Amino acid sequence: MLTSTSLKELGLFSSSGAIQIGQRSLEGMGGIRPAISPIDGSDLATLRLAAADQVPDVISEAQKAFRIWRRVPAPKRGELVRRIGEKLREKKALLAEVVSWEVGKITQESLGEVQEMIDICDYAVGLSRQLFGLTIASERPHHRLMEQWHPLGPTLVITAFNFPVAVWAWNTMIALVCGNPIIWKPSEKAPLCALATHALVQEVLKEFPDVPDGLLSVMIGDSTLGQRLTQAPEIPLVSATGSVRMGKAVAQTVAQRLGRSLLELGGNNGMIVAPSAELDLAVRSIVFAAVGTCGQRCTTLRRLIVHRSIRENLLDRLKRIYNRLPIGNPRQAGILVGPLIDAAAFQAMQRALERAVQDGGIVTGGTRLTSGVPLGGYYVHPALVEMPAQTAIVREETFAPILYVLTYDDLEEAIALHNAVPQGLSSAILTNNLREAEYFLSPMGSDCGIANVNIGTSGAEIGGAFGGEKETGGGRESGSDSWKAYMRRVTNTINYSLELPLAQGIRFDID
Ligand code: UN1
Repeated sequence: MLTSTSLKELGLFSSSGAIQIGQRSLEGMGGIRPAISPIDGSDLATLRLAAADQVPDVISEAQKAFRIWRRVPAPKRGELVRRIGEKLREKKALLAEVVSWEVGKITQESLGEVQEMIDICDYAVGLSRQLFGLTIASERPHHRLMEQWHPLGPTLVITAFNFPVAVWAWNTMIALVCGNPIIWKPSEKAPLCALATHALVQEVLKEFPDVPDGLLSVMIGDSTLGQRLTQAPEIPLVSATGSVRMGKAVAQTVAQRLGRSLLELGGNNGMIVAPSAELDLAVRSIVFAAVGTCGQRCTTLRRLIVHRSIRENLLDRLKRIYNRLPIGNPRQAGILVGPLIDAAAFQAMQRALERAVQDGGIVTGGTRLTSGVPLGGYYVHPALVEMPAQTAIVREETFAPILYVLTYDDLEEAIALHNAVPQGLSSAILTNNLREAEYFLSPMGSDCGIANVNIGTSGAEIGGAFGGEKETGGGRESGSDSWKAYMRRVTNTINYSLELPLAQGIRFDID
């Protein structure tokens, strides 16, 4: 199935089936689909996808695994995660290569993505000893009121192409210590990242013969497979990362059966650059956030709201840097901008730029590179677009390196503009003015799930809760108390008296 010799050499692909259940590999029974590298359009592999009819077997293995895994004390579950973290450290460079080949990230960013997996492993190991609930003062004498957190059950993790391994790890490492088996439905555009990750994790699982196969499984398939999985009442939690369209479909299907969904969807992230901002710092943070990952992060900076007094200066500096950005083969040292994921992404970018021009936007860049880059890939000059107003196209998320520039005169106006989009993931203000910074972080400021001061919108650490409001879906993954989404809370009242006092002082005498 693997056609690429470079990937074969990595030795990360032990088996080829589109369905992996622990150490077992099963052939898919769905359609055939090539895995294509965005670097040069080459075929990396051909896969026979999993069919929706194959879902029940995978779910029943996950259920079996759940019955065993939930009995294992959480710190022991943490030991498995600790070993996975060690394996990832050992294989960091290899897995990063698969990420670069399959989704076109520059090596630095691919390494960073695997590091994010390692970080969440470390975090989850510590968490495995901290899954605690409260003890609450009871109103009744000789009663104790407390809560416990118990494992929830098989968890479906749907991931997007742009963070093909880290987002799975955020969910999986936390879910594992919480006591849940995981079924992974990766993006159709990044199946090999999932297979390589699974193979690597299974090397660790060989050391844990008592852990059932169904603890970790992968199903590679299209949206009908995803739909079938999300419908399953045996899966109490669906954690999905991707487009708003996909998220709405998942939310509706899961809500229909009153299941839980955890959504991390689109962002349309803005940054306010105030007159007092350090311009050197502004330029560096803007460029990393706007062109990093070729504009294909959900945290990518898409809207720059600049104070009129510094606009010309900042724009000049940005244009100079945009002009000499090293764009090309992401595996080559020194390159900062790799390819878009595919032709459809390129076309969406071009359509967005045309609409921006119709709205009076002035575009710098945005065109496809035709020389000095591998043939067959979609390499673009990141675009800066000076907009007269925040028109409809600016309020949409286009998954490409387009940075719209808007101008403001006073902070209230800037914040109103900032919040006037349907998405609410990440945001930033660049200022040396304490009052402005605090105001931006206050209830009257940014309405996003992430709000930063003097750094860009992307590149969050795993220790914080990650996610956003409005169309971003409201879910929180990764750090802080996000683990609570993966567990069920049970409230216990224990009476250690021989009386039966009723709450609220109710009298109910039967003799
Ligand atoms: C995503 O694009 O879905 O904050 C996740 C960041 C990364 C994660 C992005 N740590 O940019």
